[in-house]
Amino acid sequence: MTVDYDSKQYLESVDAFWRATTYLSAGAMFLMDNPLLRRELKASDVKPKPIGHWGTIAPQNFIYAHLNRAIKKYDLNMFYIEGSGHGGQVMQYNSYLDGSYTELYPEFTQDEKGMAKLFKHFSFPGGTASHAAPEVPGSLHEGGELGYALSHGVGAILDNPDLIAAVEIGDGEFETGPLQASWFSNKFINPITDGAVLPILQVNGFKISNPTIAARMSDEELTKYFEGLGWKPHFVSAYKVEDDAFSGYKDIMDVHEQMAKELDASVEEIKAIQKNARENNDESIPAWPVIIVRAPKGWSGPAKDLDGNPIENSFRAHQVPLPVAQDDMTHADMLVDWLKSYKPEELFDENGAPTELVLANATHGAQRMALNPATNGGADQKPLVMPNVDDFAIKFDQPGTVKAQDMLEWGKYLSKMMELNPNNFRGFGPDESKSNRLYSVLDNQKRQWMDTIHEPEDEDLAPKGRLIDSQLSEHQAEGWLEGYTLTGRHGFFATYESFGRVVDSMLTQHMKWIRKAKEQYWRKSIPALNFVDTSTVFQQDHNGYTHQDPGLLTHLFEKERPDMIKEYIPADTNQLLAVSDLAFNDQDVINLFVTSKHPRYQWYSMDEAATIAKNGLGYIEWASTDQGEEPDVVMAAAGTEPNEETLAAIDLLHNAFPELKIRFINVVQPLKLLSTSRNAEGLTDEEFDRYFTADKPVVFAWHGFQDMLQSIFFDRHNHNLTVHGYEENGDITSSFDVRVMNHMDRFDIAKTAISKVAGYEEKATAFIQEMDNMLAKHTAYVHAEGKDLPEVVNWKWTGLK
Ligand SMILES: Cc1ncc(C[n+]2csc(CCOP(=O)(O)OP(=O)(O)O)c2C)c(N)n1
Repeated sequence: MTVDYDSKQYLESVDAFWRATTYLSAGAMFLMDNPLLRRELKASDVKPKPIGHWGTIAPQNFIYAHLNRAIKKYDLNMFYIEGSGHGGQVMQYNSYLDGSYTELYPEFTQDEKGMAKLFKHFSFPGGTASHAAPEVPGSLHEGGELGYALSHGVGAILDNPDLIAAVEIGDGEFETGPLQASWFSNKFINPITDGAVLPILQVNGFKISNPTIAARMSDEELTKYFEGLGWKPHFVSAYKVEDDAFSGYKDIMDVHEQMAKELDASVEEIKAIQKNARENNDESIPAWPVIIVRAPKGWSGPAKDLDGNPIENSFRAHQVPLPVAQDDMTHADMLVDWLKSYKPEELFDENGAPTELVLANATHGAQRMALNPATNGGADQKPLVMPNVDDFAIKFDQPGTVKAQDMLEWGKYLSKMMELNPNNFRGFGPDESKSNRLYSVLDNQKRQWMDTIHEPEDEDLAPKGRLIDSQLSEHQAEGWLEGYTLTGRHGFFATYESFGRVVDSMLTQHMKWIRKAKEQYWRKSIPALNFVDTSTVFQQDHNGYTHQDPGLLTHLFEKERPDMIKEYIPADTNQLLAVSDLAFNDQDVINLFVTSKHPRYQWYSMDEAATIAKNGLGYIEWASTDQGEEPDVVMAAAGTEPNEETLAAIDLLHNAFPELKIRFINVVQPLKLLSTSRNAEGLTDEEFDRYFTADKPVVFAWHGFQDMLQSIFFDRHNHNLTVHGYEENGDITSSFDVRVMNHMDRFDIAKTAISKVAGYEEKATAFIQEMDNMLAKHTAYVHAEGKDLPEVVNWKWTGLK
């Protein structure tokens, strides 16, 4: 039977669907029993502490109900992103109505009993979240931290040409920096090879306690705004305006009609854009549609509070709009009147199941947004085809005889990765890929950029490409990568180390997502999120102090979740390749790589690097003099410059004190140093003591802030630790001078080491003086000459006697 989706009769079922989800959404905030109010409401039916958000609900349910209609009418492959994810009821109860919630959670049956359980479960201790959390079918965006709904949507549709992400954006979220930045997504979506996003701006007028800026802009202003950004706006409004003034709300059926019309037009525009682009190979930037829905915050809810202040169409509707709770039933009649206004008797049958009228607008099978495979690890998730790292290894006879730039070499490996995985691997960055030396990624292809290209002023841009780095927004690039991996594909984000901090809370949120998603039996794993910090703290040629911050290491370490957070600090190219080989096909983790881009000596053979990478650390025989014996001092290093400085310090110590028993430990995965009680894959006390001893001095040259290592050593036997790390000192100066400013240089490290060894208190006096002299000489020289001392620049590892 053909359905006339444009008929008044069909729109009545859209309206019923909207009323049903809104009834459930409102009821679930307050009730834990008697969900259909089929008997008198008692205090025991009401939750002790009603929790949740109301203001966003009805406008979002309205949008969702209309998306269902469009999916059915046009047979769309569409999913939903709740930018205002705090309205978690929206996705929960839309999926309950279309049956998908019950399929995944069979105890929540589509009857009165199941509904009572569903209500109690919402925002209740031991129950489910109030947000569009991982336990919510169809969600890939929690929406707790506002700002990157659209970036997530765009990441999801890249390389998914048939997929449409319908992205609801609150008018509060619309004001955030990341969301504003994400409108530029249209400059990067290729209509031939990528899918489409349909942003739906929900202008309900208010945030938590303020009006929104968009709501005070006229349609004309918003039209100019969106047209200026290259989008085509479509307006829908629930407000009646007479003589330029608000004069109440339109008849709801008129609003449905308008929404259906504008949504149809938007879908048809998307289809026409894609058809034209695909048939005519037209890669110009189209004007993608955006829908602006003006409907009041708290729409269809309580109109006024007990003092007569407006709730509907006011900020007061943001959370729970009525003062009703188990121990406060005075105004329970207001709740009952409100819920009954949705006419639940038309929406649910005598058993409590949705009626035919409602179900007429439900989507079925794979068309249900809640079960769209894109939102659950992707329709076709494949592991990466990995390049052979040996093909990219740096070869040398002796450690420290060859120099290479780790990021530059890594670019060759990534280029191969892109060749081997042409449709499911992408790189992202904020305008830094070239600065970060990933030149080789661009040898075989370009950076995806849909706008005009002016060569020779521009370089390496084209409408198709595996790298997208041409927008200077960390939020946008990180959000795209998250959307890409959440939908089952792979990639990396490479950024200056200090500005990785710009999006550190996004990493926190992503980790929370992974954690909760892993608890859902039905959720598939998602590919690792690879976050690359380069242009690091110990060399800032052109910028200086503002560009120095290794704190992301600590930020992620503090989570104490080494099952989901992996930190890799390779010392050279072969170690970078080795950790990539380990990390890139990992799942349900965030991999943080901290890596150098400057020419540096190469130390570890590919075999050695692979073993150290896997174990997380290694005893380096060729740089140790304690073979078979107890060391006098343990020298440890994590990171490129710490390795170089420690090896130079060992060289100084060995020349001055050939009898000194030095042990050198190289650490690549610092979180492996955690005890087994903190990291199941960490070191036992016995293993830890085997590397670091129980009491010998440990001098640790460390890429980050000291407190992280101190915390790692806290529950070990050996507290005889001195960390030489970053001390928040920096400047525009030489790389070695930055190390000196932070006491992470060879002279300071050697000084500490010898002064900690028992029996050298007096013997070391001359050596310590010599180190101090070298430090003074360095400072005078670098300030006079603008370059480092020849004995530093020309230092070479010549091996130990
Ligand atoms: C980055 C961020 N800042 C602040 C908040 C706190 N917050 C939660 S909801 C909200 C207002 C949101 O308004 P809007 O986006 O219009 O959502 P809606 O009106 O649909 O609820 C704020 C400020 C947040 N969740 N995330």
